[in-house]
Amino acid sequence: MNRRPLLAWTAALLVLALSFPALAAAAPSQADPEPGFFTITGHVTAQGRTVDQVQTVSLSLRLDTKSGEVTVYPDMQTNEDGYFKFDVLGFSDDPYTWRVKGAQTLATSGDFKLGSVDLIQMDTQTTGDANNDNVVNIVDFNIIRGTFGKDVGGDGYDARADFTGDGPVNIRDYNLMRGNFGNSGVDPLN
Ligand SMILES: [Ca+2]
Ligand SMILES: [Ca+2]
Repeated sequence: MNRRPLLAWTAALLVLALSFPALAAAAPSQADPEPGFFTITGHVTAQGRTVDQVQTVSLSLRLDTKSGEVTVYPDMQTNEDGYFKFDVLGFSDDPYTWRVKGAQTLATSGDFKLGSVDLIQMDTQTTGDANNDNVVNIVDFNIIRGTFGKDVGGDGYDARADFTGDGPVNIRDYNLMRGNFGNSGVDPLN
């Protein structure tokens, strides 16, 4: 048997493999995961808004991946039952951290894995943060004091202190702020 042609072919294949290492690397042992859109429903309970004061609130939602990619949804409107939907482009099982903050409420946060949940309960949004700095303190007290007893359209009316969402600023709004006085929300994500 003549071994020369066999040796020549082996040498040629070796040269080919060394010349195109990417070809060998491009043959994965299993298929790479495909990215996709995942639609998730969030749910919050807005404190102080019951029965006639529906749960419709505006929220800022932020998502962080473990690798530091940030997605912000600045103006999510909940429906009257406190539900809202958002889309995430990513890979199944990717871990995320979420954080929500309403203009008058203290922030909450938590974790989830993409594709493993359709509904995320984002907890009760406790209220009283009139100036939207994520703490209920003397600044908020002074805002409600400046507009106490006033109604929509009135001189000096400040809607930031209407924590019940019904228009007038009165004892019900004050009591909500008072009940959370000294509290702060979850820190911004880094
Ligand atoms: Ca505040
Ligand atoms: Ca009110």
